[in-house]
Amino acid sequence: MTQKNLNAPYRLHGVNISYFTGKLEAYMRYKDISHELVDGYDLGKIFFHTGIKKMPAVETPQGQWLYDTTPTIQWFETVYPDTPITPKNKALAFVSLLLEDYGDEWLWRPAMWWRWMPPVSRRALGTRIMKGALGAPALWWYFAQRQSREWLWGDGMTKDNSDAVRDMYFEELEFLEAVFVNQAFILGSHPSAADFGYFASMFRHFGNDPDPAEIMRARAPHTYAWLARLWNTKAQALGAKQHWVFPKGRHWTPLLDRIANDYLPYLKANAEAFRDEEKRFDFVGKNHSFRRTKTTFYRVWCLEILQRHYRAMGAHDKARIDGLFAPVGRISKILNARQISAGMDDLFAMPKPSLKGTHISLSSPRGWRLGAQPRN
Ligand SMILES: N[C@@H](CCC(=O)N[C@@H](CS)C(=O)NCC(=O)O)C(=O)O
Repeated sequence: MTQKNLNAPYRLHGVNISYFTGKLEAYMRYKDISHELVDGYDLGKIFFHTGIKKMPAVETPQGQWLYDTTPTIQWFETVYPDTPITPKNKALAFVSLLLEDYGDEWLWRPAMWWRWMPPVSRRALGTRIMKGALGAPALWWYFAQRQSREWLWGDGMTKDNSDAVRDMYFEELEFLEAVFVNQAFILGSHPSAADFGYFASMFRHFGNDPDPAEIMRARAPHTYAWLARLWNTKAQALGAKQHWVFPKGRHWTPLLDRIANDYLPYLKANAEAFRDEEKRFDFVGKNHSFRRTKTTFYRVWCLEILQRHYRAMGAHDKARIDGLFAPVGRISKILNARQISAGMDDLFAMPKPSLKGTHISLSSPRGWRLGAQPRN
């Protein structure tokens, strides 16, 4: 019988151009958690073990599995609790969680725009991915088409709002530049969950893909420096004394406005569409609107988690959060609204034993290796 080496590093299954793989890698590097990147486009392998066709996934030395970066990082925080990435103060903890979620989900669409719309980036990344996935770089155009159909033209983007999706990138650069003039990380002296949420799009897409990377270097050098800083900072070197700063200053206003009047209303409309079994819905926000955008199960769960955290705060912390958003709107209305359950708590309770393919139905053995699960 072979004995597993329990001190072996974690195996991080993902690829080095992936949004969410970059987020998790940055976190594991920061916490100095021993790991090796198993670089590969094999979503079939991840699916075989976890039932989820998304990267990244983590395999523990004990042979258990974790997927989805948010609960994965939260589990690591319980195993490696020193220098936490969630501030102890509950109001600040809520801000960090909200920004992580916003970074993860809201910035996906402009990240897709900047990777798949400009001809040079489209060709470069399509070539890289098709070479890695199928050894067929010449088929770059096929994947580029699939991505722009799945995430842009087929998901709420039209000729009328394509420029607005493009400009979502500039909106974030403006915010981040102003933050990093004054401090090293989004909420102060140390990286918080907010930094890792933003890192997903900023590092592996905007800071990497030819067109947006050049823009970042030219227009947002503080943000460019923050990418390298986060990639190269160890929690231990920063030290245990964390100085968190509650959001303050005019540069926060446009971001708070987008969260209060676009992102949270979008999550609410998505949850209602899920409840009503609508596959698509028209979203009209204050700054951004998406026609016939797809209903996403996962984001029903995102709203549920945010609502739970908001409700669990004491009156004083809630008042601080409401006060922060007061100049732009009342987020309490959405966060206190009747919850619509995605029924996903068990799915995201981690770690889990490998499924060893037992969930793969014999009637549909084909197709489970290739092609992703765009909506989970
Ligand atoms: N919520 C998940 C999202 C993971 C995800 O969407 N991963 C992307 C790569 S960055 C993926 O595997 N996409 C496959 C596809 O849909 O084509 C997380 O935080 O890990």
